[in-house]
Amino acid sequence: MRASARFRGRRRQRGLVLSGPELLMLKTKYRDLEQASPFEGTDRSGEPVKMPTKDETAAGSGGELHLETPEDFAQARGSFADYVKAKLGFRNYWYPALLSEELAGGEAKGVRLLGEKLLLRRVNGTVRAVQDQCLHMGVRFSRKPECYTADTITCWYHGFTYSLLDGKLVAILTEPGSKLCGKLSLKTYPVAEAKGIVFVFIGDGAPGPLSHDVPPGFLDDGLAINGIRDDVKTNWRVGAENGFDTTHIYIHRDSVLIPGNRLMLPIGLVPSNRQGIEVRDQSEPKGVLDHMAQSYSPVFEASIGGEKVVESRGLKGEKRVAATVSIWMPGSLKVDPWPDPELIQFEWYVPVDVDRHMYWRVLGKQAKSADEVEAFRLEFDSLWKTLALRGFNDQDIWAREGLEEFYRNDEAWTSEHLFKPDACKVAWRRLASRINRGIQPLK
Ligand code: BPY
Ligand code: FE2
Repeated sequence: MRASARFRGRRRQRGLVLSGPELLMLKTKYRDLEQASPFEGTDRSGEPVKMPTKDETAAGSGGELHLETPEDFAQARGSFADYVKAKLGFRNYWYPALLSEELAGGEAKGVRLLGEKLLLRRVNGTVRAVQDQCLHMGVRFSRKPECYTADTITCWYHGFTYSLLDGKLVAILTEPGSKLCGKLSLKTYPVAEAKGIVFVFIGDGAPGPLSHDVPPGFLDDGLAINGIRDDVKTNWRVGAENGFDTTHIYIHRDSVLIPGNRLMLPIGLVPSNRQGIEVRDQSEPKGVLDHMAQSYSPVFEASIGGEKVVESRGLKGEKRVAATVSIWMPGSLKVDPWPDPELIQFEWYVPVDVDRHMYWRVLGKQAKSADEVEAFRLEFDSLWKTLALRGFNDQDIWAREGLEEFYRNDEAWTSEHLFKPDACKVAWRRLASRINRGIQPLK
């Protein structure tokens, strides 16, 4: 079956419909916005952007690597062995766990991260996290959380009661005065809250700053954030690689977002010089940047035997987006700007278990006042959530589900056949293998 037919089917299934007011809002908002040639002109910071020449296109790619022939890729394979082992992700990093609004009341919620079971609850305004497993017989508190006081969790089975502040067993409701009290402790996890997201540190010892483990700019003053999270049934690496994959935009060619927001989006991008991929490994956060606007040649149409079969729907003269796509340890993406020149998209692919990840889709926009923050929230709820996050990125979920069967096996990394635009993925795998703070062990 043709991919486009599948996408149409999926959209119908998810009920994606742009209503009149939403379309009207789009039209009025961007009526006056015109840009010259997409891949030429200036970017947001005023830097000139040039189309690569034919000569540059022929030059090759890969940052410090030369990746073009099957032999090049076979050689690169040896440099990302740790990444192949990191089925459950990397340890000693901060990960997003829940939206702050999900812990607004007094509820205690169970979350699974990197194969670990956590229980989160807000205590006097501060979110606390402990192991979600009673030390008595191992059941999960979150199966039926019982919180009789502000800072305790009681097991539904025999009433073992623990402090949410330090994890200590403080009482056993069914054996008053038990000698076990004060002698057993649940594991506790460091928690940080920023931009409406609750982050948890999965690791050993004291955590570093949150700013080291999120994409650059995410914590910027004045950047308002709105987002959603969804459970996806694939390994986290399949999510990360699909997002960072330069040429996967082929799957988005029929997305409602392209005509809906008048975006310029080619069907492919071929590296045109070796400066396109920038590896940041000297400071935190560590990651790889793909300078799409500067160092890639866009492909707008494709032919088979001289007959045109596919054409980009977003053509020249429309809004230029995705100038830079970057991926950051321990597994987040930044697309700047996206899905509009005023917005930045951030994503996280958080390992839940070996075959599941939590997919975070988050948009950031500068907002100078409470009114602007509220206006962005309305714009997010009425427009971007449907048109961009679902209308574009649900296609990514569908693609990942298609990748999972193959990449479930460790042999996948030795039997895949990469091509030139995959150099960005190899750079990411190499960096993650070389500089990670630890691999989460498999149980
Ligand atoms: C945008 C992109 C993406 C993602 C989220 C948003 C994207 C990447 C390259 C070119 C165009 C869009 O996961 O991959
Ligand atoms: Fe995508």
